[in-house]
Amino acid sequence: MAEIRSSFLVALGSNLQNAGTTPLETVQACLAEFAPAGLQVIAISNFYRTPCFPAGAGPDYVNAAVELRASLSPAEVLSRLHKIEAQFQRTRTQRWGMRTLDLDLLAAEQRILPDVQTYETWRTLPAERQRQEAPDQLVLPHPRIQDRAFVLVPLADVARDWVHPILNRSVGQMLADCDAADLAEVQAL
Ligand code: PH2
Ligand code: MG
Ligand code: MG
Repeated sequence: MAEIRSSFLVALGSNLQNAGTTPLETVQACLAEFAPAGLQVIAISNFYRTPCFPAGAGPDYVNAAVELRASLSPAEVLSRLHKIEAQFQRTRTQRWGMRTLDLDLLAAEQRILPDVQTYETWRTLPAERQRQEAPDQLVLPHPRIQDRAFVLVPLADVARDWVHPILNRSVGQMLADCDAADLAEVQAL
């Protein structure tokens, strides 16, 4: 069945310096791969340098966010994002098996997947378990959007008025609730 054309919000991240390709160049280059994958880019945020979370776990990230439109299911969009990630991992980091590009599907309009109860289980997962456990199915909205300045700051550039369907807070409101010290560490490039 054909999907209705809808809007998708995606977070972009890279923290690997490799073979002359900087994280900023990787994030910029990946933008050219969306349209060939059938994902129309509607808006691109600024690019930001952000300290790695958890602190000390690796080099700084470059983070950004985009709004996409596509006549695809969320699962199909995720699968296409994974293919773009693989293109960049294969060409730039095969030697070390490291991740150069992370594309996280944050939201598909107001959809809640797979269901409210599962979403809430992941949103309220205790911090120590978040380090060890990841859902094996697509959970939307992304359970950590509201917690992370490195997601909310770029997201506000492209979707300040998107309203979280469970928290009933806009991106702008979630940003205002963010820890000031975390926000101060997100630096526009
Ligand atoms: N992504 C992670 C882990 N930590 N830290 C920052 N600053 N930015 C990220 O995008 C990020 C992170 C896993 O996806
Ligand atoms: Mg991520
Ligand atoms: Mg990811």
